[in-house]
Amino acid sequence: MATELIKGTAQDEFAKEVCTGLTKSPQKELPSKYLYDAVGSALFEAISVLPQYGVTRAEERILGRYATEIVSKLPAPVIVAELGSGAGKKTRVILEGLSRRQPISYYPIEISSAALAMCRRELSDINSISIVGFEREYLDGLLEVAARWEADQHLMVLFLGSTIGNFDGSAGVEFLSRLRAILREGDSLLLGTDLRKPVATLVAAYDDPLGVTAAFNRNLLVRINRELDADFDIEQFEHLVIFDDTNQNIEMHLRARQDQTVTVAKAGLGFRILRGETIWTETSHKYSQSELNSIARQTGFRWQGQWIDHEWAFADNLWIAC
Ligand code: AVI
Repeated sequence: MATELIKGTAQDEFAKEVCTGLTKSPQKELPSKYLYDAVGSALFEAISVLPQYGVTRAEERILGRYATEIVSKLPAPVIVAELGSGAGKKTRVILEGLSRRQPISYYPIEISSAALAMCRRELSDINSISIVGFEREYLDGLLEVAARWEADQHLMVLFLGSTIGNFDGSAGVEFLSRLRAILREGDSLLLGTDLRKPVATLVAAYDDPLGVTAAFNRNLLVRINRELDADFDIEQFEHLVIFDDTNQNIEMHLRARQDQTVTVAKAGLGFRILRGETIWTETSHKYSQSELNSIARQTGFRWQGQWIDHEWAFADNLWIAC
């Protein structure tokens, strides 16, 4: 086993995006990717075992049951890049399946160094695996993987957990098109997608009674206070979940409990937020089957297989670049 980490720094970018998001009108927003500092990543791990949040368990069931079948559909030799690997728990079964056929090169790509470190710890015992982690934005990391891959190797990209649903509106389609442009014909994408389900189920999943998701959401302000020298009064913001029926999105917001002024020193920003006003922190889209077919077509992929969990409507989709 060999592991290596390619690091990146992103503090200036963070300050810039916070400034842009918090000065947006009429809706203030913050990019959801910043939810995942060390505390946020640990809280997300806790969310994934909550009884109300079925996404992670559903995908674990799918991969546990069908990893061998999924792997059998891939050409050899194959190298694996994973976007947003998290702690890499779900990936283990796929990598183990592949490592039975060949020594395996695995490239996790994460902007969270904490998650990357967890992933490397979790997977480094797999037989003849080489892990090179990239602390990068997804597509920047993928370009670096592409620069290392050899003519006879196929690339399999894992984008699990329905993280694609966290891209707003058409941004998900645009992202997949850009991803496709990095791939070569015949390369594959295993895409995890949470499917439509009753609103009450979704609201309970994103507003759990223990308040873990609320802590995950509010931690974003704690992070901005610490890293960008801001003075958010955390107690003055409450977790709010909204279901947007038209777009089939569950949204997380932070709602101000009173009028207040906030300063974010390292972003050179001071702003007012009024009682009841919200900062939109995350969108989580829920997919229909016809929508998935259409996205595959629009973004340059053809359908190769799909595995569904019926306990919690969730699909892992294997698409081939064409
Ligand atoms: C990572 N992502 C797919 C999660 C989701 O379900 O959209 C993030 C999350 N937010 C609140 N709970 C979980």
